[in-house]
This record gives sequence, structure tokens and C-alpha cells, in this order.
Amino acid sequence: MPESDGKQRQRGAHRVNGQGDGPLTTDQGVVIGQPDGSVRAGERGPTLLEDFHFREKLTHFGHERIPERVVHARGSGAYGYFEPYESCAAYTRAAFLRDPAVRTPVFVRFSTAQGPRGSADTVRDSRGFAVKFYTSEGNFDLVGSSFPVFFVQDGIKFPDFVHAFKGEPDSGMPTGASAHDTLWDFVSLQPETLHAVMWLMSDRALPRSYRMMPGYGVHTFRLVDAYGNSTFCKFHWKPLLGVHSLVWDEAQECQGRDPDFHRRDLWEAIASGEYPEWELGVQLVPEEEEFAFDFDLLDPTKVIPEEQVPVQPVGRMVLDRNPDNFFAETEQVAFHAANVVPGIGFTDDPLLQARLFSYMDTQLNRLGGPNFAQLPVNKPLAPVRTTQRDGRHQYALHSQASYTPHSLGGGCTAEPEKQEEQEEQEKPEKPESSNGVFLHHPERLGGTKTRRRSGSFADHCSQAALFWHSVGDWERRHIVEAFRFELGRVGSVAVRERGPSGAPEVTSPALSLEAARGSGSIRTRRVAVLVTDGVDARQADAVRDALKERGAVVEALGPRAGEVHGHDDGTACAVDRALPTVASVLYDAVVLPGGSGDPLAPGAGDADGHAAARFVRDAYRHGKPVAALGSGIGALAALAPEELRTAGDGGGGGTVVDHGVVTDTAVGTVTEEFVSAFADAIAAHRHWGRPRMPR
Ligand code: HDE
Repeated sequence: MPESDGKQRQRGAHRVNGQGDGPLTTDQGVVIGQPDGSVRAGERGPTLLEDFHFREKLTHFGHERIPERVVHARGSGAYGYFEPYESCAAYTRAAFLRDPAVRTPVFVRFSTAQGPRGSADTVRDSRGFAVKFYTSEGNFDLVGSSFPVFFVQDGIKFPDFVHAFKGEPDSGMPTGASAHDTLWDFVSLQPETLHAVMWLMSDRALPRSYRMMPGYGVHTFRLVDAYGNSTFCKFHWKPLLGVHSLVWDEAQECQGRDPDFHRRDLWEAIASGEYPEWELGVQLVPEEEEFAFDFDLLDPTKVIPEEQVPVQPVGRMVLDRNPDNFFAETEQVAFHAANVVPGIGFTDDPLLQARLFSYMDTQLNRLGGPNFAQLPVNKPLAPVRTTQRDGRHQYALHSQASYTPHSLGGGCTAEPEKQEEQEEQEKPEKPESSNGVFLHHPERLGGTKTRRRSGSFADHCSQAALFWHSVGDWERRHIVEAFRFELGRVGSVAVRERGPSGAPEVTSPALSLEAARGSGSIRTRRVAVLVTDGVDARQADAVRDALKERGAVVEALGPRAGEVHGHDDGTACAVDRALPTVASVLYDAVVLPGGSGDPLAPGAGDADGHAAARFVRDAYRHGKPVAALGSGIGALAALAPEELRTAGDGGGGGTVVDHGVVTDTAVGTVTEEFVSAFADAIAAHRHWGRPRMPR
């Protein structure tokens, strides 16, 4: 792949492919003749201490792991780029937002928050959405979340929240789950958690894919223009594929069927050229309107309803490259909420203020020293000139004086501008004169030292209720089911019974998943075609081709890998995977083509003979599109409720759609009418309100 941007060229210098041309060596470059045996005193004798190669190899191995992140340990990363649609100079002097011709390289890491490094992807949790922009003015990290609100208002409560969320202190259980006593004990005693808990109980906590997940900066930030004027800003990432979720039953089964479900999905999409894309949007609030809301802009448990302040699109981010090395890049990447560039500033949100301290601190522990900004994934593209020196893992060979001011060797060419000059620049007359220098926003401060929380942070119920009243009926049903499940797992009766009181009925439609369905495309959606001996092979191929043409990933699942015989003489149908090795939860939709065979017949490895029937039942229960063609309709009818309308039910031919169940009597082929009805059903993602399947 050509090195398209500066970051990729920079990485190129560190890339190591294979072992090179020569023989294996030790870390010291000494050639090893025979790498497969340790040096022993006799062929059956003890290993000798002098075998430096053996000792070096085992010692290095024993040190391969670094401490995992205390939160967000489980993550997946990718490279890409960001480009603004047009100049945002009216609000910010940040160079990467000022020129639509500038593409800024990015590295993004998505993560779960609670579980350890090896935990499953589809747990109920908020997700990290951390973006490192390698801008020409230094690195900007937007270390965000898939929820727009956080659980606590003050960073001093963060360790308490995390301790409660992580496994129980004695057993360490559960892994990656909130359904246990300490979490519910804490949240029921700390009512500011309520709004984020509503999000956690909703389907928002179960993304279908990282590619279909929104991101939020959560805090109110500042944008600062070239004249030093500041505007409050909330950041939003909106996925081009729309926002889609799993259902709880499916998410749980996925944890076993494919614990890497999200990691695999992201990796495979990028590897196959289906580059995921997000739009960056901002909600802007002029400084004068700081107090125009019935909540505090500094309170990270609140959203600014989009109906009140619309999200303005400012640019797009595309992820187009998987990392070369998981450890070196996805594991060693170090995000820091304090990494900002000129034109972006902080507010006094007490959660943000705590984060400005915490990330550097944790990285010193995790990465073992202060020089982690020299690691390839963390290294800025902007020139780095500091007087920081030495420390563990120092790569640079500094020879110049390491203090300012200095006069040796020609003096310091990188001397900062004098303080007085900087202050003069705080309101520069000409925008260009402030280029490149980071100025802290000269916010006027004053107050009495206190640990008291502002009264403006006291309302914990209104926005939790706003969320509840704004989502669709099916989303509300899922929230109730989630509370039932979670509290059902809580042992302490006292904790189970603690709960908040009601609040007024106000809505913000933008909070519903219904409002974020996406463009109607089925690109990269995974569709299973169930085939068996006797299948209408021409039809199975036709449906596969038609859906692939629309960008779906289509796999034929049969009783065994290889191929099955077709219904018509001489025809055959290729099988991508043996059905008993997969499950409906790994797909978005299923098709039963026609033919003379029974598509629900058991195959090799199908322990109880019900794998195919279970596949279709699960897809139906989880609200996924189910299609049946020709004689496949009969097989579906044997499972589906009688109330469902299907083609051939006295209604004659053509395509019939009922609650995302799409049927068509065609034989030997598929009609355009069927394909587009099925594609629409897939794009709609899930279909609720179906008649229940008989048990
Ligand atoms: Fe973090 N958070 N956080 N956080 N956070 C970390 O930093 C912390 C918060 C978020 O992919 C840690 O390098 C405090 C909010 C993401 O590498 C640590 C507080 C949001 C990631 C830390 C918060 C986040 C982290 C652990 C409350 C959403 C993963 C390892 C004041 C806006 C980044 C590390 C990655 C990681 C501290 C609250 C997002 C300990 C003290 C709110 C996406 O420094």
C-alpha cells in the first residue's frame, strides 16, 4: 500500500517485516546455529546457565506483557484520516479544522470500559471512542465515549465508580458485566449516575459494530478563534452506517460464539476495503449563553438536547488501515484528555479537570517511563523540541543544552516567546500572528476553596426521564428487561429495592435509536443463505449475487463445508461454512431458498439435529429479517406463527413482507421486487412487534 500520509511514512521507518534475509540472531546480533534446543550437559542432562540465548529468550518472553489499562483494557484500533468539510475558522484557530484541503492522519481505539484485556466484546457497557489526531500543531486527543453522558460528576468519584463496576472484591466476578451487587449498590446510593445508567440499560450499551456506534466528547469543551474568542462546544461522531444495536439475548450468545465479534468486524471491514466513516459534528453555545439552560453546561451527566442546539457537521473521519502490530500500536497507544492544540480548550467541568491529571499518571505506570511519546503510534507529526531529557527508554541522542534560556552552541533556537509577548497576543489584532502558539484561555477565576458541589448540578432525574420518554416503545421494553435481568442478578434485597422517584414527561426525539438509522445501505451486512442437498441452486446463487451486488457479505451455510447438490440435475451450490460451526447471532439476516431438500435438516456435527431450525428461530426472535423463497416458505411456516402473512397464502405470487419476514414464490431465480424488499428489511436492521414464535 502506498504511504499516503505523513503518519504512515513515519511508521514506515519503524516497520520490521519478517526476520530479514540472514539467519536468526540473539538481541546482541550473535548468529544462532540451532534455535530449537537449549544447551545441556549431555543429551538427557540438565540445561546450562551459560546458554545466553536460552536465558535471553525466556527472559524476554517473561516480560512481554505490560499492565493493562485500569479501565478500557479491551480495545481495537485502526488508522485513518480526518478532513473538515469547510473552514471552521469562525470558531477555532485549530489548523486541522481550518482548511478543507488538509487531511489529518488519525489513530482510533474503541474499547469496552469494564472488562479486562481478554474479555468479550459484546458485553453491556459504554464503549471508549478515542481519537488521536496527528495535526500539524501537535497531537489532539478526543478521548470520548459511546454515551454522551458519564456516571459521576466529579473525578474524585471515578475510582469509586470503577471499583463498584469491576468484579466483586472477593471473587473478581463477573467479568465485563454490570449485573452484580457492588455496581447496583453504588449507583442506587449515588443518584447522579441515574442518567448514564439509563443509557447502560438501553440497547445503546450493545452496539452491533464499532462501525455503527456514535461517539461523544461528553464534556463541554471550548473552541477558541484567532482573536481569543471562545465558544462552548460538545463533540459528536455520527457513523455513516447509522446507529444499530444487538439485543441482550443475542449479545450474550455472541460472547461465547465469537468473543472477538467487534474486533473481527472492524478488522475485516477495513481489510476488505469497506472503510468505516463518521461525521464529526459540534453543538456550539456562545459564551453569553452559558446560563441559558435548565442544567449546568459543566455537568457531564447532561446532554444538550439536539432540538435545542442542533449538531452542525464539520468534517468526516475514515478508517482505512489496520495496525501492523497489536501490541506496539493498539496496546501502547497513550491517549490523554489534556492533549489539545491551539484553538481547543478546556472548561471547568470537574470530571474533565480530573482527567487532565489522570491519563499521564496512569501511562507512566502502564508504559513504564516518561518517554512513551516517542513510541511510533504516539509520536506527533509536528516537530518536538523540549528540554525534557533522559528517563527510561530514551531513544533520542540529545547533545544540546537542556535548559532555557541558554547561549551555548548558538543558543536555543526554540526559545518560547516571552510571557509578556504571549499575553499581548491573547487578543491579537491579526489572526495570523497567533498561529502555532497554545494559549490557555484567559478565563477570569475567583472563589472560595470548597469541596461543595454546585447547586446547579443537583437535578439527577430530569434527563434520565427525558431519555426514557424519548426512546421508542421497543427501546423502552428492552430497558425494562435489562433492569429485570440486572437486578435479578443482585443478591442483596436492600440494594434491589432502592430506586429513584419519577420526573416530568419531556422528550428529545434525537435520543431514540429510531432517529439514527442511517442511509438505508446494506453494505457489509452479513446475510446467511441456508442450503442443503436438493436446494434450488440457481436461486441460491441468484440471491447471493443480488445481495453481494448491494454490498452485503453473503455466506451459504450448509450441513457440511464444500458444496451441496442442487435440485436440478448437474447443479451444485458452494457452501462457505458448515452450519453447525456458526450461529444466527453472527449474521444480520437469513434466507431459506427453495428446492426439494429440507433446509432445516441436520448436518454433520449438528449435535441435536436442530442447528438450522435454531438458526432461523433465533434470527426471528432477535427481530432480524428472515426471507423464504419457493418451497423454503413451507419450511419457514413450520416454525413461524400462523398469523404471519406469507406469499402463496391465497395471496398469489409476488413478494410479501410482514414484520421483516420477506417471502416470494419465485423458483429458479429471484425477482428485483424480492431483493429490494429484503434489502429494505436488512437496512431497517430489526423488526419489532412480531407475533411470538410457538415454543
Ligand atoms: Fe477515562 N481513563 N477517565 N474516561 N478513558 C482511561 O487512561 C479517567 C472518562 C476514556 O483507548 C485511563 O490510558 C478518569 C470519561 C477512554 O486507550 C485512565 C475519569 C470518558 C479511555 C482514565 C475518566 C473517558 C479511557 C485508563 C474521570 C469519556 C481509553 C488507561 C475523571 C469521555 C483510551 C488510560 C484508550 C482511559 C481516567 C472518565 C474515556 C485511568 C480519572 C468521562 C476512551 O487514565
